[in-house]
Amino acid sequence: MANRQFPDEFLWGASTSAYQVEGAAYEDGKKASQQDFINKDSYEVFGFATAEIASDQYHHYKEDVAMMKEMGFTSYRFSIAWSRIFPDGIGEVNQKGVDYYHNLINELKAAGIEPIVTLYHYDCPMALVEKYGGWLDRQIVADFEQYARFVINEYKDDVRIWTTINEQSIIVQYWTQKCYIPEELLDGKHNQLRYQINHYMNLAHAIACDLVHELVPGGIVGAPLGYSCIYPLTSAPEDVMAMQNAQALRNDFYTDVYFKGEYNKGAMIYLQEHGLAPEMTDEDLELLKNHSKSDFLAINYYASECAKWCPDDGAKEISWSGVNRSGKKGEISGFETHPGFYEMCANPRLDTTDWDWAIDPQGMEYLLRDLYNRYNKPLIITENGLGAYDTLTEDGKVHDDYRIGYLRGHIAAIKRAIDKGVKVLGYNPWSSVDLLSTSNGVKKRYGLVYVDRTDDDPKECKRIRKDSFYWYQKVIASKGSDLD
Ligand code: BGP
Repeated sequence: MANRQFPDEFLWGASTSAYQVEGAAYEDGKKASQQDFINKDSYEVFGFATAEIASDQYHHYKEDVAMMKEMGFTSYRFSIAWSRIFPDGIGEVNQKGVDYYHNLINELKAAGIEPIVTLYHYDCPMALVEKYGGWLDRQIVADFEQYARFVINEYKDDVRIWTTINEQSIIVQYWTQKCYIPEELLDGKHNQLRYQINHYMNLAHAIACDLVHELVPGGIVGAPLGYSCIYPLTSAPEDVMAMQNAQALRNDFYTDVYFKGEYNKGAMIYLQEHGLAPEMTDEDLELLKNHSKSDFLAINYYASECAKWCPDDGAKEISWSGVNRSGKKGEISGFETHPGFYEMCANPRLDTTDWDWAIDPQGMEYLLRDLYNRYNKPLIITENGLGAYDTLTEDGKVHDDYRIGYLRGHIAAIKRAIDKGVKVLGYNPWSSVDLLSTSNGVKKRYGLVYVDRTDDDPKECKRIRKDSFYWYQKVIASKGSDLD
């Protein structure tokens, strides 16, 4: 019988990203990132909170780390804000920004918590967006390299595990939420740029992998990828084929670059046939082939996906993933569609969150086993969690049994994968404290710790332990054997 406990060295923690948690957007020398602008716009249009204060971790980091210690964390995955280190993207270093991350890392280490650092989480310095369009221009690769070299070198003595660029697959789907894209490129004729941005990110990823191996003794590095397993809607052969096509373009297109150093052929041919393929040089291909050495894959998994066949009969056009802004089930604005290749759809067999994300713990086991079998590289969970409306009761509690149920199911699935031989290094669910959602403000909450604020009013951002906090504490203390 399998041991009920997870391996001793398994890392238990949680995850956040800089612009979603830190706040202090213009403090101590930091200048704007594109997220400060994107979220200012979504405040004006949808009333969602801006990134200006977020969860104010910049001022609460000691309290937040103390709570992580209380839960028994052995890891914390967070990102560094490029424009806190280099306010203009390149050039002068902002020492106060550099000090902030040293202080955070020192606090973590003193609490016995291993930092897992992400170099880039959607927050390109606005100065580079204004200068040349940010990720729309190849110059970003060189500027990212100097930023990454500085950061890796600066923190190399304290940080062993590095992740590169957050969720390239999601950036392709939701390019306007993740990058500041000028209005004139949104006429439907410039969708090739989604894949061009991704290509520049692949180059930046490869360079960052080299830098970690060059600068950090014993350091390991991988990409944190938004990854969902994909099921066919039915067992009809054309739906199963559509599933394979979706797997190629939505998943293998990224992982093949990370581990084989080349683009997935079927996906690339589809993009070429539709004028969507990135422009690449021979040097680019050489860089990807010979330098893109990821040690592991970091998985951000929330929901599985479903695909069905879509005939190429002129009835539908190519489109990318829709979003649910209302937080009412069924109000998602659309599904990615590629006529003659596949169309994504809802899975009638799965319940969803209020934002239409399919809840599927089994999918976690499926994707871990599948990825490990295909690439034979360790995996680490850097995001997983349930976005939900939480209620703060009058006695100051948050009874989030729905979140406990979600996390329990996914942790059990990870254990089943480990028991079948998959190497999983750790579990860092989203998120340690409530924070700003990428598309739904602050009322869609993920944290183990409640942050008392609303979209309109940041109040004091007081921290309150949720029921899931105490439950996760017990899980960690029992090395994953007590999930009740
Ligand atoms: C991932 C991102 C995170 C995070 C999470 C939840 O895609 O890496 O930054 O926010 O999803 O998504 P959302 O905030 O849209 O609910």
